[in-house]
Amino acid sequence: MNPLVNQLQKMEKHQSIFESALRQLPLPVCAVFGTPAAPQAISFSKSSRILSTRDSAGVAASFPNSVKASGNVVLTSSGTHPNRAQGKRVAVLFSGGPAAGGHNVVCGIKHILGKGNTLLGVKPGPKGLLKGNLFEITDADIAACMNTGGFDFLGTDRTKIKTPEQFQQVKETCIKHQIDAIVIIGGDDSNTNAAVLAEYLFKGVKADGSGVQVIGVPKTIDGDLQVDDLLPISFGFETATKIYSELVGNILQDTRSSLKYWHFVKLMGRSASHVTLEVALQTKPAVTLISEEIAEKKQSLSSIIRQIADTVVARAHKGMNHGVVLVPEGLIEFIPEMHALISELNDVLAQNAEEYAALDETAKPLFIQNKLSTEAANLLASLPDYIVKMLLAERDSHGNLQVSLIPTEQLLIDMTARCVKEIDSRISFSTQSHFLGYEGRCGAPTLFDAAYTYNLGLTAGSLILDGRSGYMATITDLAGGGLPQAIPLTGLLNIERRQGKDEFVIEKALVKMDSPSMQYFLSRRSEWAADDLFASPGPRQFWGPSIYQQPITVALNSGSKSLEFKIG
Ligand code: FBP
Repeated sequence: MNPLVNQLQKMEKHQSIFESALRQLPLPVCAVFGTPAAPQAISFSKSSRILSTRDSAGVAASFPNSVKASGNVVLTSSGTHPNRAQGKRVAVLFSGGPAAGGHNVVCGIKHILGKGNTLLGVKPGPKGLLKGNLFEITDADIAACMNTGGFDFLGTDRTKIKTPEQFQQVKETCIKHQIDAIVIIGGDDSNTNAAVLAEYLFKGVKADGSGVQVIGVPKTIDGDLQVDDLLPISFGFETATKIYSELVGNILQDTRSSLKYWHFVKLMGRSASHVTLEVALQTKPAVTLISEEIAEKKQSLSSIIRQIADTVVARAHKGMNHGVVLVPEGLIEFIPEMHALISELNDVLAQNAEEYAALDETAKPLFIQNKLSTEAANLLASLPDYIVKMLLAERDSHGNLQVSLIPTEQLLIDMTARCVKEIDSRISFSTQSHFLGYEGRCGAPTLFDAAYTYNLGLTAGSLILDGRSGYMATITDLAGGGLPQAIPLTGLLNIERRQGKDEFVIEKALVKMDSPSMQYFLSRRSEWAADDLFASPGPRQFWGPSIYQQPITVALNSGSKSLEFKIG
């Protein structure tokens, strides 16, 4: 065989030159775990920090076992474990959208459990737990998935465990596979799932009356699972935003080269605008919309359009018929009139689910319109069909509107074009639209995400060996060496309306207007609008001088003096 053909075939199944080298990339560990070559399990003790939310009393009543055990007190690592457990059977699963670094969480858990315990993979996600689809993870599996992107080792799904039958199914899986602990790697909704399961499985699962431990690990590219300095960022955010920033940097370079297009780039991030803010800070485009600012200023859709059009016109008058507009994926839900419409739609769709599902597609908009208030019905009728269709589409199993399917960027382009024409009909406004979402979720993790997730895995595994349940693993002080800690999940729960019902959920952390990162953005954006001051951060690097970077928003918000992160 031609040696080149031979080499190419050997590179199939994740054996590219890049992937093979990346598996060998050494990862630092927090000092408390000892050496990277042989990390040691750690024990935890209560810190002085107690969490409380608006609905703490209701949470204590609904989650009595978890609250009684944790007192909602944050745990902090207290050195190498003197007497780590043996013989545990631990199940691990991914939940929700993929995010770079998930495989390293699994690797960290496996390494800390060591030979004396068993790690089982659940395929795919919570659905796999219901079906009892588990297999034993081997050392060879771990070596193969170390530092690789995606969740393909186990797969993932968005099943919400909520009915009594589903809880019973989980219990049966635990009994059948003799599971002692479950690790759920997921975002806000998945960690809510973890809190609910921890309470349900707290006791009475095994023959001796004991329970099954449940630990959460904070994942989501959206960056909306944050708990001030206790959880500066969820994993996957850094890799996704670096990938988007490279692409936006390239587009900006094209705008100034071809001198004729406005590019509208919608960026993933279901609700909060953390991703968009980070990409703006990395690349400095002419216009960046931040949903939280729009909600706070109660900006209407027409005033947002006017704001974009004014920048287009001002730049055109200076001879710049080009630019980039960054649009957060979740924008539509933050525009006050759209927010009111979507809330009404959520309730109406939930209340009339059966009748609605039986209708012909063409009859659906009118059926819903007739059930809305006059204001909401008029607004729905004024929107283009491509938006109405997606507003009426099925919610995900957690009741979320599927914003990634709504072409907001196209709506903004169509409306801005009309507005620019009204202001100055001589201006040429040629556009391109993009949606950067799925291409950022599964790239190989940056060193920040690879190290962060491996240490989260070591922490989650240690919590299990320390007998804890109902906590989310976290690493604090990411620029000062890294400190493993554990956040009581019940300390994060609040009541929210979902699919027409009040439920306990972990709230999404939104961009705060007074945060240092937002303030820095506000101080620079008019300069970026007036001239081409963009920068291209380039592709993410895995070797060399620029690898020790943390996200700009995280560095600013945590008061770092530089962009550098330091674990170990
Ligand atoms: P998670 O919150 O589960 O991490 O998912 C985030 C996300 O990537 C959002 O940014 C996006 O809106 C959504 O997933 C898309 O979901 P799906 O993969 O189901 O299309």
